[in-house]
Amino acid sequence: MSPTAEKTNENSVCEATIEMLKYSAESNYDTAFQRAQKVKPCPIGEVGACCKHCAMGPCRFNPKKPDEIKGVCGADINTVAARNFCRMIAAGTAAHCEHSRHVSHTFLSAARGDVPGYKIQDVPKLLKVAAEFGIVGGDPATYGGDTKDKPFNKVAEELGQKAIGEFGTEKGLYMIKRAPQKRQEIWKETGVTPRGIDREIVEMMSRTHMGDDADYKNLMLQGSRCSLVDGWGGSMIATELQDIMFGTPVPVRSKVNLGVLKNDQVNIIVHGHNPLMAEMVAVAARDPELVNLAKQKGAKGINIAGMCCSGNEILLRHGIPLAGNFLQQELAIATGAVEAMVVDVQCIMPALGRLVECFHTKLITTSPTVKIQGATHIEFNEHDALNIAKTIVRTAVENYPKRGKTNIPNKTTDLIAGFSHETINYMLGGSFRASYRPLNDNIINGRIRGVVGVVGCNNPRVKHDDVHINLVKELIGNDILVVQTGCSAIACAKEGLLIPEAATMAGKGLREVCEAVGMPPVLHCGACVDNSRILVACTEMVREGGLGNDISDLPVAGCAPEWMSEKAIAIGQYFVTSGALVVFGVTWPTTGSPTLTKYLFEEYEKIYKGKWAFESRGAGQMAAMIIDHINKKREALGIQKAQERKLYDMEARRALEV
Ligand code: NFS
Repeated sequence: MSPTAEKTNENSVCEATIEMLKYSAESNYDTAFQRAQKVKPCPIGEVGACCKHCAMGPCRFNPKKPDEIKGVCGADINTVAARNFCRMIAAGTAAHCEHSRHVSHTFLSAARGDVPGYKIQDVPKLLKVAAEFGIVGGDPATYGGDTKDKPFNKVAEELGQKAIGEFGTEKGLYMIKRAPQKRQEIWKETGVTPRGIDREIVEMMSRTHMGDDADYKNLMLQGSRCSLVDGWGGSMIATELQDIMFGTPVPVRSKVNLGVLKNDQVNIIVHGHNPLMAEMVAVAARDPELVNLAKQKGAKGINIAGMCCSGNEILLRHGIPLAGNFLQQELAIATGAVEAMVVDVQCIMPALGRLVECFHTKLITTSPTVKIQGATHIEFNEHDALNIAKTIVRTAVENYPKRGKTNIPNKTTDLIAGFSHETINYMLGGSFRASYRPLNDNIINGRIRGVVGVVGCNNPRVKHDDVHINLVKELIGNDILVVQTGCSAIACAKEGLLIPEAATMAGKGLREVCEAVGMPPVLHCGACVDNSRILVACTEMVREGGLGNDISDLPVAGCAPEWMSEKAIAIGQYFVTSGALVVFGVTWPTTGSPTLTKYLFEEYEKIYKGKWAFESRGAGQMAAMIIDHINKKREALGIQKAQERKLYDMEARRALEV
């Protein structure tokens, strides 16, 4: 049954989304919200109890009788659920690492001066990362290094080569050495220290083949090792090299929601994940010739807006406004005001190819690895990036006269983004004493009780944005500093939580800190690959001292309340393996095997001092679970003063609206 126009406000808490869902239902446009009503999740696949790895099956297990049934090969439910979970980790890791490989190759070409338009911008960061890769001397913990004999483009060239080497190596990853010493020892003892990026992903796929590894614990060991090449490998390399090429983010003000689309301008949405293309489209849109062409066609100018993580990337570095998060991609097209939606990789709904048939909008695919029926393909190539980006922008501009009726919701919210770990360091410590000391001190004195990363996707199986927003409100209300990435950050930005004024919603202690520093209580750190920034921030907190000697000692946690993608599972697994509590909402993909689930939710704590948890009842219960964990960590550190959890009902939340 598809939702009627009246029922759409049960699907989202975002007013622009509700308005567009009503409009789409009336106009008969198909969206993920409607398809989610029609296509119910398979109850066996949902819990990880279906094995389709060979042609003797697929073998389906009865989750109610997990011990009674075996697959044709004899695999039990624990093996099957672990294999399925591990393949999710492998796919998510592969997605981030392919992004990273692409960035690494472009970085090397930029260092050699082979890709006009891309260059080395952040030299201090280049030198710092190069020192960690053993290229220049100096203390990797401090900026600088000995570059007397090497011009910085030579340093960059060597760094590019070494970064590319991380994929094929079998000798271990440079960035792993960033982790706290104690954490590295735990990885060594458990045998999960990764050898190389490609190696771990390939081995994960190989071990989950029919007739290979059948021991769920042994499979999960490789699941952990594979996830580490995402967080401390591919994702971290992508973040660092992107920062060096495009600039390390600093706080920038911008706007979010579908109202950033302009009725009188050519609207181009960049959607996907890799900033290599999005950056160039943003540059091309400022080309005077193309701006003039837009005016000749009757538009006042060219308006670029971001969507999902490509949007986060160009928001952070250029303040380009965001049109919305994952579940708003179809709704943006349904406004009728988008001349082109330009996409690269990941989280792009194939449905867009059919939806654009109802509009003048051109869906433009740009990656040779992502083609969609119904799209126009303009292949992007870094060696001719600006010219291709100009072709893309020209295609959009020439499409403007074909625009028909538009319906842009008049909704935008202000936000501040750009909190790289360098910015957090600088912001809290000041320019002459940049350090994490003030953050640690505020955690120790209890003004800030802990730090929680609220990240991840939207999922139409739950009310859009609802859990993200209410969880974050409850956390900041209880003096917990929230750091965000991905679509979760966009959800909270739309709610007005990413501006300093949102400190009025924070508890007294956090509010004091935010007001003293002038920062929001919710910090937008970037795209999903930038979850690596959160790993670095946690490591810096450990290094600063006073909060134990490992990530697992810190009063921190991670959460993806509305997750849907395999990348989210990979991210969760590397945070757990790094010592954090990670809570997921919506659904949990191993419940078909109570044994494996118990292993991940309970026994993991003994192995990694971090664990998975699942809570689907809502933001209140999720917040309670996280606050309880933070209190326990504070107690173990001897810094806990008795403090009641402040409960936020709807009335209390309304009273706090900014
Ligand atoms: Ni992360 Fe970004 Fe959004 Fe989820 Fe998709 S855009 S990489 S996977 S849906 S947060």
